[in-house]
Parts: sequence; C-alpha cells; structure tokens
Amino acid sequence: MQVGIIGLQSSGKTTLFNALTGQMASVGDFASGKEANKAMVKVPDPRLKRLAEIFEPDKITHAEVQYIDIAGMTGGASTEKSEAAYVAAIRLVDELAQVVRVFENDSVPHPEGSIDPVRDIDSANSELIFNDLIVADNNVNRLEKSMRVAKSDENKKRWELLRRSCEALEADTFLGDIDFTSDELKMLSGYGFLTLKPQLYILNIGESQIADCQLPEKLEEHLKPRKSSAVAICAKIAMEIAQLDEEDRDEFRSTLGIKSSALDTVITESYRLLGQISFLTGGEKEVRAWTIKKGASAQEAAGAIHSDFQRGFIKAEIVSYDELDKSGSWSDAKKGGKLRLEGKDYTVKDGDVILFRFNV
Ligand SMILES: Nc1nc2c(ncn2[C@@H]2O[C@H](COP(=O)(O)OP(=O)(O)OP(=O)(O)O)[C@@H](O)[C@H]2O)c(=O)[nH]1
Ligand SMILES: [Mg+2]
Repeated sequence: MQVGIIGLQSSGKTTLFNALTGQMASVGDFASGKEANKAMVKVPDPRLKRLAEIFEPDKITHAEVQYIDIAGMTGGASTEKSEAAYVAAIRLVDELAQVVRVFENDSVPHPEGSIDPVRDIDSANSELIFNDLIVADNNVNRLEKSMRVAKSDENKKRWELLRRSCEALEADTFLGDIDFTSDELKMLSGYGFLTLKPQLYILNIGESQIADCQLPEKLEEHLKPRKSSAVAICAKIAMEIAQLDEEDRDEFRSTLGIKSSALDTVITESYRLLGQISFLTGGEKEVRAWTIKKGASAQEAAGAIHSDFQRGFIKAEIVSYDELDKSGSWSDAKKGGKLRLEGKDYTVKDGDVILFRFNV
C-alpha cells in the first residue's frame, strides 16, 4: 500500500514524512523539483508481539506501508517539468494524505500570506480536479477520433463515462463523490484519477493546539469528498518524538497530552479509508501480518500470501486473535473448540489467525 503525502508549500509535508517514517529528510527549504522522499514503514500491530510469544518464530514480519513525500504542489511556484513529475508520481499511489497548515509560525511564511485551512484545501483540491479534467478531456478527444474510424459499444460506453466525469469535474465534484457502478469504476481505474483516490486530510496543528484541538466548524463541513476523513497532528512535535529512543516516546507523549503516535493515528485512518484489514499467520518460521481488502474471502486472503495458496486452496483453519490470546497456544485453542474450519467463501475478519491448507 502506498500513501502519497501532498499539500501546499511549507504545509509540513516533509516534517510529517519524517514523523511517520523516523527519517530525517531536510525540512524547511523549498523543495519543489527535488526527488520525492520515499520510505517503507512497518504497520504497528501489538498483536504480533503476542503471537511471537505463542509461536516462538524465527522472525516477525509486519505489514508495510510506503509513504511518499511529493514536493511540487506549490500554488504557482512550480515549473512545468516538476508539475508533470509530481502528477505522475501521485497517480500511482493508493491514497492521498493532504497536509493542511493550521499551525502559526511567523518564521515560516505562508505562500498566501495568511493561515486559512479552508482556502488551502480548496486550492489543493482544485489542482487535483484540474489535473483529472485534463486527463478525462484528452481521453474523450482520443476516443472521438478512434470512434470516427471504428465505432464499438465498448468505446461508446467509455466515451459516455468520461464525458460524465468531465461534467462532474467541471462542476468541482470529486470523481470519488459520484456513485459509479463497479463496472464503471473498473473502466476508470486505468486513468489514475486523483479525485477518485481516498483522501486523508492531515491538519497540521501548532504546538499550543495539541491539548485542545477544536477544528473550526467551517473546516468540518468542508472535509469532503465522501471518501475522506481527517486527523489533527502536530507534525513538528511528532517528528521530534520519532527521533527519540523508543522507550522515551510514550512518556514524552503523555506529558504533552498526545494520545497515540502520529504513525498509529495515520495508519489506522488510512486502513479504514481504504477498507483494509489485517489477518495474521503464525508458525515456527514466521509470525506475520497481511493486508487485504475488507470483505475478501478466505481464498483471496490465501492469494495475498502466494498464488499457489489461492489456486490450490482446500480449507482454512481459523482462530480469532482474541481467542488465541486467551487460549495461549494453537493446540489449546483447538482443544477448547475455538478453531474453526472454513471454506473458500468465508469472509475473513480483522485479526483472524489463519492456517491455510492447500494442494498444488
Ligand atoms: N511551529 C510549527 N512549525 C512547523 C510544523 N510543521 C512544520 N513546521 C515548520 O514549517 C516549515 C516547513 O515544513 P516542511 O515539512 O519542510 O514543509 P513542506 O510542506 O515539506 O514544504 P515544501 O516541501 O517546501 O513544500 C519547517 O520549518 C517546519 O519546521 C508545526 O506543526 N508547527
Ligand atoms: Mg518538503
């Protein structure tokens, strides 16, 4: 899973990137046109630690998320080249995290001269809409050309769908706000539309706002489209905490009244927005968390591990994490009747610990 960190100039993107990844990419200097910062992050999951006590494996493998800090959305200060590279990079991600400046800091000038989160969200979102409109419009034109030579039902359907998308975008509507059918979504999936991606707004609040962060009502109502949600984080403090030794982090957080780490907050919300859940596997070799779409079947979950598991799927032995935790071992869970045998159509739940039986 890839999350692209976007937002206006000096909103705190790189600071947030460092907070999430523990890296020390340089912040503060105008970074437009530079290479994107990229890092893989282990998804925190306390269940793995407990599973390791139970299975005593050689290694523990966390699910991973890649964060990409993409410089370039600058409200006018970018070059055409950096703009193109920027858009190409964000078309590939699964989800957008838009950093919105709420913090006041006189030594960091705001490109528009004042702090106004609603205006900034509007401005960043219009860039997304504008870029999608170009793509939709170009493809409408291309289809019209090819339909002059050969008319096909498929092309006609596609043309109508893209026309409808253009109209929506022209009316400032995110494509994610339109009730497309699953067939239509499939047809649209190849274009990398930015406004179709789930978006997490990260309100970058100041140090003095941590304890009592009331988001302005206007902002709440503004947090659309539907496939979006928002969290408030002080990126600067979160970055400082991420640089501390692990054992000091919790203490520092509780002194400041911060409930959970920036990474926990962002990842939990990212998973929820994307409709992702984790299932777990355990054995002598490895204890591991895997990411799948909510609603995935046991057979699809098997495919997340290996295509052989999916093809040769026979059945899945499943115990919920909570039951396994209580039982203390796989065999005790079995003795206690907590182990279930499920077929390929079983819908996997978050925290299911699964042993796949397969035959290839
Ligand atoms: N006071 C305060 N300053 C912050 C906060 N977050 C970021 N800053 C400061 O704002 C400046 C810009 O932060 P960056 O993380 O470089 O912002 P950016 O969005 O990556 O900027 P560009 O890549 O240049 O577009 C830095 O000096 C940060 O220290 C915050 O929560 N509070
Ligand atoms: Mg930056």
